[in-house]
Amino acid sequence: MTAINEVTDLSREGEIALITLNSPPVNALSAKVRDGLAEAFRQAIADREAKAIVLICEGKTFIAGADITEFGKPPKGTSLLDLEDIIEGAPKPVIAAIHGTALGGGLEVALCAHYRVAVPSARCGLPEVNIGLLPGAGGTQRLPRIVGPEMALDMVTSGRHVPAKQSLEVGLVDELAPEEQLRDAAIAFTRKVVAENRPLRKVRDSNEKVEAARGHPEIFANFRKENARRFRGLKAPENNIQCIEAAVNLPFEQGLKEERRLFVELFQDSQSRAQQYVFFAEREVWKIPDVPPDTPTIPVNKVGIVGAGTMGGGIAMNFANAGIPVTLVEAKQEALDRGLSVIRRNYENTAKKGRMTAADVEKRMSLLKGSMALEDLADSDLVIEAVFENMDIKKEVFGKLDQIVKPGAVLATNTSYLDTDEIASATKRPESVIGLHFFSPANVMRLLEVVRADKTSKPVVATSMQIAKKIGKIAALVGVCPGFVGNRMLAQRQREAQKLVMEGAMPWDVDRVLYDFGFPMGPFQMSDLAGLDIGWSKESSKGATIREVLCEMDRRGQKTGAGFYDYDENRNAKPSPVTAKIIEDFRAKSGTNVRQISDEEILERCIYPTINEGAKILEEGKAIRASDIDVVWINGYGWPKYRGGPMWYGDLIGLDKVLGRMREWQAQMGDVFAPSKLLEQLVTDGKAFTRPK
Ligand code: T1G
Repeated sequence: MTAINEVTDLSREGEIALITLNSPPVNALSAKVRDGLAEAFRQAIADREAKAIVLICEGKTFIAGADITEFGKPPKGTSLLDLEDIIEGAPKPVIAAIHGTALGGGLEVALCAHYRVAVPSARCGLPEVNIGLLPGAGGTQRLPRIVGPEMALDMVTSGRHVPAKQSLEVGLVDELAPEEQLRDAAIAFTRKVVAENRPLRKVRDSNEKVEAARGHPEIFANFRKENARRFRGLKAPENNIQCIEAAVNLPFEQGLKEERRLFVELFQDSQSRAQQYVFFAEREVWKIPDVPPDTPTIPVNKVGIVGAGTMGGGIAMNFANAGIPVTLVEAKQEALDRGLSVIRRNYENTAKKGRMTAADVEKRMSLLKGSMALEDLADSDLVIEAVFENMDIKKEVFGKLDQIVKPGAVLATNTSYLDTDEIASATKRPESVIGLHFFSPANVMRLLEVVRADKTSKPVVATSMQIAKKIGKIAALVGVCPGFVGNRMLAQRQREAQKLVMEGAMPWDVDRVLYDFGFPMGPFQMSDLAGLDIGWSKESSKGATIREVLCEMDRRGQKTGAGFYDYDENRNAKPSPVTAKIIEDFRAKSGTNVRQISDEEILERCIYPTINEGAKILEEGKAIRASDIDVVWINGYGWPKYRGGPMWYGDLIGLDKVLGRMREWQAQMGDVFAPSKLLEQLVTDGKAFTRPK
């Protein structure tokens, strides 16, 4: 065994050279990895007794891609393309032995080998699109030569991982190895290649699948049309598509050049920087400075949920999906039955779409038990309260849970803005109380705000973050304040949206500007979708707001066919002259001087106060990092990931510009626009929220 460098070893198994890479955590293609592999291949090629070469990795996975932490730094060491030339040009067979995930540059390297062996649990993919890029080391030219342009289009624009079995079927992999015997199986396969004198097969020379697609531009036109909504606003999917087109229409070397051009275009664009930032932000968010990874946690094997309404039912599904039994408690049988039947209907709808089997539905439902007695939650490890958003009701529930539930259990509230400290004060164990703020629909939305109260213990925090990961959420630890992080910032945008409508914009102007910015929909369409009558009552309604008037006219949103918008039978929204008239009457009554408002002002008035509120949240210590706030907005509020999140976006446009506008509006419209101290300080110091300058 020769240590080529600190991450690469070269050894011999008889007549087979074995190159072993060990660069945790994911064998990413850093400079030292590229240097080590290049040198190891050179030595193995020069070794006349070595008849073939196997490349294998230690640790949890085969090479999982280029080293994203190196992006944006001056390139050093062997280039990836040079390394690939050495491998593909080797005068003896090279076999890649794949476990874990061969992704991005990792799969590109494997496609330069002559053959590939994988274990059944392995997966192959080119997920560069998820960080705003494309496979920039020949992947877009080699992949379609193996799997054909149609599958290549799907893989490079979705970034999905193809399991080993399917990889074998489509030719990405040549043989499956027994799960725990990759090394031996790869060596045995290589010996077979040598014994049978199999050709030095180069993917770049295999043209039949791309030539067959030549002259069929409809493959690409149809793909673009079918995916237009999914790719809206994103640049990377289109560049990926153009690369596959190049693979079909151009000779390999020219296709490589086109890939390079299209890669550089993305690499230099803010969209890829934003998505790389988000990649790391969504990993950083799990790290809590004063709750180290070895903090003891409470095993959660039984969950209780109080309330089987929309939220309680959705929350319950998360745990059933993770195989954790749940007891759902409701006060009335009818409410309990309704809650359980809604859950069943959700699962059956998923089964209808083929995303789960009827057996899965029954298995999930078997994990859900209904009850009308809180006493049935006595031996739950975690109890989540999801009752009506009223402090007295919540305190009453927690007082009872305190009496009933076993010591050491986690008692969580799903409140979306109430004071978790006050709720904890209703128990004798405030150290066990925490907030788990799910977002509706709770079984779909990825975000979970974990609300740390004053007395919440570290094991309870650690347990909550751990169970969040287990049920597939992305959790952000936030502090107690009205609306926590997401809703507190959203309130700024909602207020400005309503004021803009009084000042001269129409709801559909505001929605269009925010939709074009990249949100799935604007605030008024969102209100119509959720229902304008949430928290509204006919008895107490006084026609004092546009929303109240709309509700009084039974225009309660999509569900009544009209709200801010009019809806046709397919629920397509159209600006409503009725709403416009109501707005004009309110403007006249309030004496507001109506003016033409530009799209730019609409966007700035909705976004900048949101950023400023994020700064206040940071200076109050209600979020650990600016990037956590961005994780909240991307995963809970539809902020387009290619714009990084409100705090990253603020840095991109310049905090001095945000501060300047906030000061202007403060002078014109009052202290609701007062800049946060942190924003002022960062501008003074020439610093940023998310990029230490
Ligand atoms: N570069 C650097 N660090 C990486 C990394 C990468 N490519 N992938 C993961 N990490 C770090 C991650 O930050 C975390 O660090 C740790 O590894 C575990 O990751 C030229 C241009 C492989 C499926 O996009 O999808 O190749 O927080 O928590 O859940 O064409 O990581 O522990 O300090 O995600 O088990 C293309 C990205 C790159 C793959 C493992 N490759 N990675 O998931 O662990 S661009 C990717 C993943 C490229 C070429 C192009 C996942 C994973 P820390 P993790 P996991």
